[in-house]
Amino acid sequence: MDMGLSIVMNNRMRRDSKIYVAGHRGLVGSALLRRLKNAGYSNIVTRSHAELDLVDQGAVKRFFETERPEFVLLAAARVGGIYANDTYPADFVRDNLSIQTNVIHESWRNGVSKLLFLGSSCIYPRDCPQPIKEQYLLTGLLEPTNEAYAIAKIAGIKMCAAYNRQHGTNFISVMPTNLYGPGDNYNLDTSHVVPALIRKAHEAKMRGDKSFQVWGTGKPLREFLYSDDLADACIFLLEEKNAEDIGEIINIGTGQEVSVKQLAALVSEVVGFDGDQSFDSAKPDGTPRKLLDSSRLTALGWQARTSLTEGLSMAYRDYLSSTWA
Ligand code: GFB
Repeated sequence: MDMGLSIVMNNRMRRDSKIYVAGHRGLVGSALLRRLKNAGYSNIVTRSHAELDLVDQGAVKRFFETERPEFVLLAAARVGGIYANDTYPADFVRDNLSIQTNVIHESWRNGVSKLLFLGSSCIYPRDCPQPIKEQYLLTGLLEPTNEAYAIAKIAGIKMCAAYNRQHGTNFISVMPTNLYGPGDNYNLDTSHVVPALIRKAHEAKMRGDKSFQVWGTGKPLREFLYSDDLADACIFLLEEKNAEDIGEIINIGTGQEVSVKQLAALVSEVVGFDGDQSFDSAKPDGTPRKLLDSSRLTALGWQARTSLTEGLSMAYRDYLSSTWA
């Protein structure tokens, strides 16, 4: 068989390909797992944090040498909302650099056919033009509240690109916008805004409060993507595209943005809380706006399906059935 053809064929996922989902208990990893199982992939490898600490270089090396996955979905990361990012920058930069360095390096050493690395829209400069195109990466200063996390993610993107260039690997990096969905983190100190507002609105409703508190001025604009839509985009790219089709990074968003104030009103409606919101301007706003330009992904043939109202209703149902409620 012609070598070029065999490389192309090796890069295609079969239903029995061995696929390692790193971070399968998180918001993104669990959505990826659901999507893979629904599509009939039958040879999926996972490890809980207790079984495999991805920060531990030796443990990751042993895991890859034993399991030899063919495809790797790198959704493991230390993540959190604005407060966690701002309060624990050392943890965010150290853990993420370690996890991604270990997994990317061992993926190359063990001949992984394709790896998907999850970035974030906070990698872009704080004040870049909107909507944000992929080429704006590294054209300006970052948002200070999440600089440590963003620096780690930028290093991961550049590491995938460097391994592709030097070693001929097929590592792709995707940049999702702000995410929410089933299995989210509802801890108010570490969560993102959607799960926080769902919990606050629900608890205010249950207590019969007049209002609940929203951090910041309510003015920042955000774009929210349902985690199952993100997983669908990731599997589409893994199945259909290679690093050479995608370039260094590709944005994944909906193209729709709302203010935090509008979001709080929408969450209240979904939860059935008919009181008000108060705004705590002592808390940070973070980036004023981060709307991704996802036209490159749209041109490749993918679009988000879940509206914000539908997604919030599904997320609220998930919250009600969780141990957090
Ligand atoms: O979701 P969030 O924490 O992430 O906050 P970022 C978004 C906006 O919602 C900010 C406001 O303007 C917050 O001030 N907000 C209002 C709240 N009420 C709340 C609340 O109760 N909890 C939270 N968490 N926010 C993170 C980055 O930034 O986004 C990460 O720090 C990552 O690095 C992630 O990129 C996607 O969009 O501000």
